[in-house]
Amino acid sequence: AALEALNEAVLDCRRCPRLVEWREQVAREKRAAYRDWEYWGRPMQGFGDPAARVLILGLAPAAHGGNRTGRIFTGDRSGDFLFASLHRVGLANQAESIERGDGLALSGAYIVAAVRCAPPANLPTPEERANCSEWLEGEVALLPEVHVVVCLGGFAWESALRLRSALGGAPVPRPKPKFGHGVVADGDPWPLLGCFHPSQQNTFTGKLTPPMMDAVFEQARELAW
Ligand code: DU
Ligand code: SF4
Repeated sequence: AALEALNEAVLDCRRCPRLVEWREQVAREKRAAYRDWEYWGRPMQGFGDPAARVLILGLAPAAHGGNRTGRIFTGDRSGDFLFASLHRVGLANQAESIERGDGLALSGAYIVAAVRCAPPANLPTPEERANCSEWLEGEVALLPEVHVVVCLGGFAWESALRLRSALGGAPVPRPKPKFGHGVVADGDPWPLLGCFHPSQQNTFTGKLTPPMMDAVFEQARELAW
């Protein structure tokens, strides 16, 4: 119930003027292929199993993906790649994530974004990350079974280091653990596990392949159970 309340409250957040303007502008103007859609145009809520042992941390919603459909990683190619992998490794009940209400459910996993509003060029500022970290800390504090945080890309990794410091009480280690695919950064209250972000930039070029992403989630399962 506390998780639902937090995810209800986040919908009213307007703390980052630049992102509020962008998320709403995109929602008004739309992309031609989606002109019949009523875009979400609001902050993204966390999605998944409240008893999750694997937390998946993304960057921010895509302008015509989550910002259109209202569900994280839903309705874009990154999400297609991510959920296909989660389904193969047994963390999702179906391989596709089309829109809210499509029956998708996660089991043992929960997904949240470091920044909850769609940013121009998929690039939030450090200030916007700091603003949104309060939502992130509040939400993860309500997920008591988390045992590992899979960070999709370097931005999420940086957010997770700060998140862990905020929740675990220890300062961010110096030198900072370096992000990499399959890299584990141990620490309390849970280890971080790096995974290249499933953006087209990585998946179209072969920098991230389906077996590579599956391997990270298998590794996450081993760390989490
Ligand atoms: O109303 P709902 O968001 O579909 O959630 C119903 C119920 O299912 C709630 O207890 C969370 C859980 N759940 C889940 O385990 N995995 C999901 O991906 C979505 C919801
Ligand atoms: Fe609020 Fe986060 Fe959106 Fe900023 S990015 S307006 S803090 S929900």
